[in-house]
Amino acid sequence: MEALAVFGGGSPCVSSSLLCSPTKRTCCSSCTQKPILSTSHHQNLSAFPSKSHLFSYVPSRPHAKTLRNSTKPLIFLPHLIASLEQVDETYIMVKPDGVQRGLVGEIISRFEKKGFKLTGLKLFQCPTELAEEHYKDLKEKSFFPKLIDYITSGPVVCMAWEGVGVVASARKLIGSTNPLQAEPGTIRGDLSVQTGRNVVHGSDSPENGRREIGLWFKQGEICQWTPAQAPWLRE
Ligand code: IDP
Ligand code: MG
Repeated sequence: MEALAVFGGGSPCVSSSLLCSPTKRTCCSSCTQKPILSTSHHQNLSAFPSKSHLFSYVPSRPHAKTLRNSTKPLIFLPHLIASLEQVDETYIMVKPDGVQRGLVGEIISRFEKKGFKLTGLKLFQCPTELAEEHYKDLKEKSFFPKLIDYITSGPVVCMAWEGVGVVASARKLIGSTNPLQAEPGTIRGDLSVQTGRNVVHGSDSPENGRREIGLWFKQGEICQWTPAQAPWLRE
């Protein structure tokens, strides 16, 4: 079959994006490749019928004689092109003020509604060492001690989200660091008033997305799954 040949011949490792996660930690134990088309054996394919509309031809016009007898599966090229796009991961965190103010559901729902895929989620009391490691680039800033106190002052909600362009898009959904400069419609623009209490964190690059997810989540806490709505989000 043409489509399977593209995936290397075995059972394709299919997430919503048809890709493995970029790290070992986020995929199966036997799957170590980078997030380009790869093979795996454990993915649940139930959301994709065996005669997937992505890769097989199902006659929608049975009267079309020229096509009716065709049994050869065809690749629908746009799907294949979409599947080659880079899937990124980002670390999003509801900070202690967001948790205390009852904004967890609101913040999660912004990313859910957008259409990104949640792969990790937990309520967590952050130890000082982890906060310092997470914000190590800001160590020299005068506000660093207060920032560490803030992040460790109560539980945070840790999230891993996945999708094409998720890092930059999440930053847009979050808004500027200073909530007074954040656009209305963004999380910080709508829900906060001060930089020192800006309710949410989002990774600033795909590299940091991977780094931060690795920092905040243990092996086994990231879940790969195929959202049923995937075909309704991406053509
Ligand atoms: P970001 O969260 O928008 O990426 P960064 O510059 O990376 O912004 O700063 C990390 C966090 O440090 C901010 O979200 C905010 O909580 C805190 N922070 C940044 N600048 C200040 C400041 O001038 N005063 C107090 N806290 C600050
Ligand atoms: Mg930052």
